Amino acid sequence: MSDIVGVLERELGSDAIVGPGHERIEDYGRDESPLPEYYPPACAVLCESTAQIAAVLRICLERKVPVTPRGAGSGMCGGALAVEGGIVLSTERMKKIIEISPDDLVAVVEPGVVTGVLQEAVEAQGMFYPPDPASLEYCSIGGNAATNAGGPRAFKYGVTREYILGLEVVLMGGEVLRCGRRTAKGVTGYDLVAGFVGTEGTFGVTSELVVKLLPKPPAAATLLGVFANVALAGTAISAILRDGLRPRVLEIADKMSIDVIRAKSRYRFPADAGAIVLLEVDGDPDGMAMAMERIGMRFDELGALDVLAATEPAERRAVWEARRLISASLKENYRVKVNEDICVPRGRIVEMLARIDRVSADTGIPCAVFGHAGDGNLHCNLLGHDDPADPAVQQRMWAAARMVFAHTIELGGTLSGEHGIGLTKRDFMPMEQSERLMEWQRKWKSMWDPSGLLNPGKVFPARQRCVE
Ligand code: 2HG
Ligand code: ZN
Repeated sequence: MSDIVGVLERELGSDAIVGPGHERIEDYGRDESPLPEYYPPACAVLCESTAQIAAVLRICLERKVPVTPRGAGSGMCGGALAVEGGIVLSTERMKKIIEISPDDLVAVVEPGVVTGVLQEAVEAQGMFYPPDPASLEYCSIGGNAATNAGGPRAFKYGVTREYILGLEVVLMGGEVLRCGRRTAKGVTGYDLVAGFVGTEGTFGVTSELVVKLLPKPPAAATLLGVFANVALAGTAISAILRDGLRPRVLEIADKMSIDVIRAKSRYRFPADAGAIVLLEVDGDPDGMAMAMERIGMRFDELGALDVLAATEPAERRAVWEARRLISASLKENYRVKVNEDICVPRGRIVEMLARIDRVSADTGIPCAVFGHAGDGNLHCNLLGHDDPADPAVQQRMWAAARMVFAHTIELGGTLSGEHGIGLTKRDFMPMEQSERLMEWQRKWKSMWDPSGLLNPGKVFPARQRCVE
């Protein structure tokens, strides 16, 4: 492994390599996950083409060097960290929007295209790319596909997988595989695209994507209901779901989440806000107005302290900017932030909110809850002011996370709704999946990567250890 940096430098040119001693090398040892450790790779290789990705994967297989693919590094579970050493392969330079086709309603893009940039480009032509992770201003579409990212609009429009029609993937060793289609329908052969999406870069490295577009909805509006506490907000969400209403977004944020964004938000949150329900409706203006009225009435019946209807783009933007700031602001305000993105069946949202509250009370660990409650996907952030590098602190936080996971599973839920498993949650996998089920998935991985060198140490527990 010792000469791998030199070999890659000779193959791709020194401009493509962030090597030891480079001022940016530390960046490639971290992502947005709550890990105190840092995983410096031997080097990061910034590929610019499919051919370069193939060359790197060929060289690394020949020399038995682990490769960790990386998009924008916005992942929250350590999926892009070189936990077993070796190199990081970054697609951040592959930012071309190759084609936008209004006739076929597709776009063809390189993996490094920033999600928000793609959205703006297609919207300028009257189309719509719905998946909207909160990090859309800096996350990239390749990373979104790797984690099958969600976002607020998943409530109505679904997650990233539903928008990836075709993929070009480079396998460990350098073979380039093109799978999927650009047609609206297609059932020819097995659905390898669905199989690759969400595998967290453990099957192959995505080098090109064909994404599905929709016509841009003619109008959208934002509705905010302010409640005295999170239990009432959860009840409001359940009521809206039972009413059969389908806004495009149905989010919750509790008091702790609101408090960290209050000061920097251009939107002024009411002083007595104990929790908010944030909604968006879209479609034709008449239908939208009716839906907003019904939701507003529901909010009133449930004792909302305030209801705000925002139709002006500037006002809506202010509310959304504030919402997207929650995660980063919690990180700024607390030294320890262990964020879980559990997901429970929709009928169990109120119960799960109550159980999170109980975990917080029993452990004495403050917990901010926000996120995509309409999907049952709650971001449960365990917070603290202690030293994150202290192993006792980590143990305490992860023991509380384990309690949250246990409640989630008991209610029929799942460990991750949208962030993935990566490194941080791999040891909890046996809480949800049987040994046998994980074994089948490991076999599937080894079909694409028999060497086991591509993004090793992710998704499944290291065989010798398991969190008790
Ligand atoms: C969001 O919805 C992100 O804002 C981040 O998924 C969630 O920090 C978090 O827990
Ligand atoms: Zn989220």
